[in-house]
Amino acid sequence: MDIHELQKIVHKTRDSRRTQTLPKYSPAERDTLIKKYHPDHRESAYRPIKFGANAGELTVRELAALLEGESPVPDDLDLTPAHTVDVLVIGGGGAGCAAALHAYAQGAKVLLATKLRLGDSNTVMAQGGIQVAITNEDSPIQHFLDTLKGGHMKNDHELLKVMVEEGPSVAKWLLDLGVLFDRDSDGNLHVKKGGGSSKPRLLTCSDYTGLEIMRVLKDEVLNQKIQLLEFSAAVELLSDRGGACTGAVLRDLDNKRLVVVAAKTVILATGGIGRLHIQGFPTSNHYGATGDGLAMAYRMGAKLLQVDTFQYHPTGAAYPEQLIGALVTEGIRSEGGHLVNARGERFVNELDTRDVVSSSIIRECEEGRGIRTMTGRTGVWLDTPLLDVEQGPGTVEKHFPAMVRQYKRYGIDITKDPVLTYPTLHYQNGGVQIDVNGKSGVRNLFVAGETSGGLHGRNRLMGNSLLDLMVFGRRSGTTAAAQAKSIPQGELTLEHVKRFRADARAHGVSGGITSPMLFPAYAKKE
Ligand code: MEZ
Repeated sequence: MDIHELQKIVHKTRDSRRTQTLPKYSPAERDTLIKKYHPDHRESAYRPIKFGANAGELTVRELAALLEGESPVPDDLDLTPAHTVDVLVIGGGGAGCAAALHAYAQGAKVLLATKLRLGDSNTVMAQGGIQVAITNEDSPIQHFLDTLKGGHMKNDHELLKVMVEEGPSVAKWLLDLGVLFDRDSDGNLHVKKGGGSSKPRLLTCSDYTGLEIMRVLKDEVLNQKIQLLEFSAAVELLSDRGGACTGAVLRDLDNKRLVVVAAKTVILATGGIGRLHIQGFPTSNHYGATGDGLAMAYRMGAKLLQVDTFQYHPTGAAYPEQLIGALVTEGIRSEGGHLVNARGERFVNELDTRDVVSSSIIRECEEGRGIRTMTGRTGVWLDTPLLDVEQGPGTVEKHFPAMVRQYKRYGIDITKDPVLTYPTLHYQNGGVQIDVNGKSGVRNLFVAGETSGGLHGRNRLMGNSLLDLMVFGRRSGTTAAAQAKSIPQGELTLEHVKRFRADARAHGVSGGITSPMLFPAYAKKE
């Protein structure tokens, strides 16, 4: 049936849905739902990692292959450095920019290398806001408890405490730099409520919060004497003979040459792994999200945490084909948008945690209550016009201008018609183990943002990622700069790569992929 015909049920059932009772799950029922439908629990998608710091642990096959992958750098590479700095930051998204700015503010000589252009990252694609406990009704403790509950109590308490406590000062820093957060008519900062949160605490810039934050951070980086190398992808770290990190090898994507950077400390902020399309999922992630930092840190011997858990954002676009996997912000559900199945029914509290909402959508689709597109995809409706019906005409356009524009390109008016959605691979819950200052287990190697793990437990709450980037970007930048002051530049070797290769051979691993992959498998290579 034509998609417009299928949409009619959403308009027809709008009134009756207002009084519909939603399922209320006990903790045990939530657990059962997640185990049955959440992609994290599909056993066949997982296998043990064969060697290295996480040997024997289960992860998805795509990540296992990446971690066990072959370094693209030959053992005999000439390691004469083209650049020598105090702090090398790898990654030009929110965490990388925050780290570079704070390291620079400490007086360090900083080089920021990024695979694409400065700002090309998941940060610019973050739509719905940054969580900060700033209202009188709220507190960092409440923020801590919500996040812990959302993360199934598996969050690192120390990291989490630091993040929630430093939220307000991060918000102030961003405001001082010029980020234009939304305000009420009286000029006070406006806060919204996200899924799994007991209080409204999201600071927003319409539905382009990450883009606005990056606009300001990018300007700030460009305005400082921070050396910037764009289209320079890190492909290997360097180590001294004692295993401490001493720099990195970059590939200049323009001329394919390898460029050696000597650094007293290195901060990895390369983001997540959406573009590995684990389990065949589409992704909301940007083109460069191929887990480069995880692969490089793993070869150095860094321990990874929670490598078996990923976030599938409930509402990725499921129609039209050109938008498959693109994010449809949780902000729409925060403002009351209903999720609706083919029968015109709501089937979940739309503001439950993402793992519960995604599992419920997958259940509806697997049990025949999804909507099937002409290309054979299934999804459920997100009733976007409801916001105009409930809050007055123009609400969707005013609060979600980026989303309206995104769909308009394909002839879809989301102020008039609902959008079809299905979970999309959004975030890696785990990552490199760090301490509260972003220090990994490898000396002089720091990690910030999505590349790090432990903070979010087994399910991240909306808006906690932007806060994570800013808090741990700041902490890693400040600490890496301070540490660089007190140590000499270490020797540049590839000893750890040689060890890793020997380990791979000893475990019978050969002929795998080259990692980092830098771009998704379907990318045009030349
Ligand atoms: O933190 C996120 O993942 C986020 C804000 C996403 C969204 O739905 O807008």
